[in-house]
Amino acid sequence: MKLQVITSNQGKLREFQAALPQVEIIHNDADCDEIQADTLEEVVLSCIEQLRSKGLNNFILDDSGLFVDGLQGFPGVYSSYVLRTIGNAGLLQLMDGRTERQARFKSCIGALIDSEVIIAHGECQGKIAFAESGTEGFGFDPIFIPDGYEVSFAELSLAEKNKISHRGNALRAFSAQFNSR
Ligand code: ITT
Repeated sequence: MKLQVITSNQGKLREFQAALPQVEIIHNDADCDEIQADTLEEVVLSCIEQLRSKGLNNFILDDSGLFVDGLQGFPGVYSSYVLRTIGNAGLLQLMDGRTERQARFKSCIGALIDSEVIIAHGECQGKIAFAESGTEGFGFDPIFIPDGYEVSFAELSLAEKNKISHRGNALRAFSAQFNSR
């Protein structure tokens, strides 16, 4: 089976390739307008329908975000904008003086397979570090310490991150649905 991964993010693409060894991954940087919505799933469903109406089929995409408890879930669905603007340094500044540092990454995977929609969710609990560390991964990885670890996502190998990450969990949930069709 060939599956097009729709993303502009090379880091995500690498994680998809590692987590779905049974399918032939083709990168497609087709664009969809990311609507401003309250949930990742609404964004994913809107993208799927936009791409379906352009004639695409047999593709998979992911919308993710970092939700910080002490910031009422911010940046959440605004994660991409926050990373582009204030970045990790800015987010650490927002957390300055806060001892409550619990946060979670969430991923919503959406796919259109033989014209049928599959949706799968994954989460990873952790906390916001006090400083950036590590050079692996991408995005918020240098400031996120998953529960049970002393190091950030950016200090884990791609395989170690995939074992516990929001995207790894969402892709395992996706694979279960995909294989039971
Ligand atoms: P797409 O083209 O796939 O949409 P994107 O980078 O815009 O790529 P998202 O909107 O899903 O992806 O992600 C929102 C932001 O959260 C974005 O800036 C990512 O870099 C960041 N992010 C998503 N997953 C992450 C992960 O596993 N580790 C660190 N940061 C992540």
